[in-house]
Amino acid sequence: MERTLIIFKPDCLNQRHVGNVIDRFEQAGFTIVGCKMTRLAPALLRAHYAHVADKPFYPALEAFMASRPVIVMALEGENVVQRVRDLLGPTDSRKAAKGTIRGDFGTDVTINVVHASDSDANARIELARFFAPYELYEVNG
Ligand code: 3AN
Repeated sequence: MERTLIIFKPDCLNQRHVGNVIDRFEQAGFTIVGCKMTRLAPALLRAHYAHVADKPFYPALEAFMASRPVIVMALEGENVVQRVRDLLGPTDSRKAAKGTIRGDFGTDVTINVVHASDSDANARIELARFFAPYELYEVNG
């Protein structure tokens, strides 16, 4: 069993697609083991996006991600990291196939509905960044 960190980005909440996206995750058989609403502070975003923090697009990305409270979620399932990335489609929503979450609900490379961890190692780091241990549950069934 594996876990991954999901962020429902501001566009997902603004356009009221949260239910649609959760439905995709539930239909795939994943289990929600943590969930909360939170406003993402600049320091947290800088840590989360450290790999792109020196890119010219970073200030716009940080402003977008801090523009409203978001929902962060921990999902559990077999091979959940890769399978969620497959459900999302590529980072650029304009290149994402219809039937994927970004292809159906996304706008572009920044406004792309959902963040999901890209490896098991990063999922562990990101889950620890966004959730205290007591906010993550052992769920049976
Ligand atoms: P992903 O979140 O799909 O793993 P990364 O890690 O390559 O994508 O990029 C982190 C975030 O930076 C993306 N989710 C996207 O919001 C933003 N981003 C990446 N590349 C660009 C770009 N060329 N222009 C604007 N924003 C970008």
